[in-house]
Amino acid sequence: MKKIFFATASILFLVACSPTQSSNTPGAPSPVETKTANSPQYKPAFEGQTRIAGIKTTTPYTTKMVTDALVKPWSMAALPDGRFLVTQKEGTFRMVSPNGTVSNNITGAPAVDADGQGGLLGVTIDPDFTTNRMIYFVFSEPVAGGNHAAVAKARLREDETAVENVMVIYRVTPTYKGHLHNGGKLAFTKEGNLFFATGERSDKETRPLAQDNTTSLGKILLITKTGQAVTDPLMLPKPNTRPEIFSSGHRNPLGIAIHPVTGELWEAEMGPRGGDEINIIRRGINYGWPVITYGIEYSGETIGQGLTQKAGYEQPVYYWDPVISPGGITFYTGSNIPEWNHNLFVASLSGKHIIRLLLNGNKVAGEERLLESENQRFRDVGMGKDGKLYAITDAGRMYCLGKE
Ligand SMILES: [Ca+2]
Repeated sequence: MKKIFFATASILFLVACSPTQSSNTPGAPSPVETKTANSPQYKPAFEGQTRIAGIKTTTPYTTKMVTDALVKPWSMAALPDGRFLVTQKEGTFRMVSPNGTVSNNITGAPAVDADGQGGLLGVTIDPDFTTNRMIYFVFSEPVAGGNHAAVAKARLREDETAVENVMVIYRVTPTYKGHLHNGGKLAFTKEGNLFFATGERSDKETRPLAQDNTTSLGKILLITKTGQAVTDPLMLPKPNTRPEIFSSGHRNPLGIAIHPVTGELWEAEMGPRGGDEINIIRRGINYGWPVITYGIEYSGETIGQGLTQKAGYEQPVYYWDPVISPGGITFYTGSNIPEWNHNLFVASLSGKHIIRLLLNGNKVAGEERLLESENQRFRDVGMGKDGKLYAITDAGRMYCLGKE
């Protein structure tokens, strides 16, 4: 392991109030974001929805680079023994130990279409992994007419050189010839079902399908371990709605995590230019894309009617403008740095840092940027069994943040 730097507790955080930047409570510290918004004409729906007060970790901790030997890592799952199973976009897995030991490529995944944003994507392990060695993962399945995101389950062989007994349990519909916005993350509920976040494939012709519940594009889905819809017996089936749809109106969700106290699903999704979002995901709710958004087209044009709010469409808990491009998210649940307890961490791709969000109930109360000096596109972030925080980057690195 290579030690990168050491933050000392003696660096106390105290920021002078800046009237030009403090868009929140008067006297509160300035937001960490100081750049001009992509869409300054849009105003938040409530105080604290964007550019919240900046905060700073006061606990001393070290940052270590665990490895730089990964090749386009995409997501990571902590194993009960403390190691991480990591997907590599081109179609293989690796096993990484916190001491820096990295396995050879683990084969056996189905063929993937790894062009653009496709490939071998999210991975999670079975709640009974210790006894059944089952893993669940998302991949871009190449088929006639293009590709689609699919969920498969497989068994990790004892010798850890391959996965076996691969079975595809869910395929996103429709298939599309494109290479953007697959979403692709999985998270187990405490009941043992799977949330699956899907993207809307980006293009003008597929984008409206985030609002079309006969398709599974741009949705959060809830399925069993065999891919069946998990419905609420107390809710009547909605017409023209696939039963596995839990929520709709998503653009490209790359981060989902279950809140350790409330049990609710939190989500981060890539917005257009100026509209990256954090949402709390609830059954039957429409999260707005592309009807409402705080972003604009990359061309500078407004999206749709240029609305940020509309009845029937849920507001994000928090948004970033300019964009930071959120990847994976995780709630901190370790004892290593008690100051971080139940904070939400967000991997930032274009922002090239890890975001720490201090929460107050269901609101964001503070924001910090970590590891900015590393200049890495952070793809995913997760908890280690040792109570430390881990993150992977597009350049093939894994970092560990924690106290010795
Ligand atoms: Ca939204």
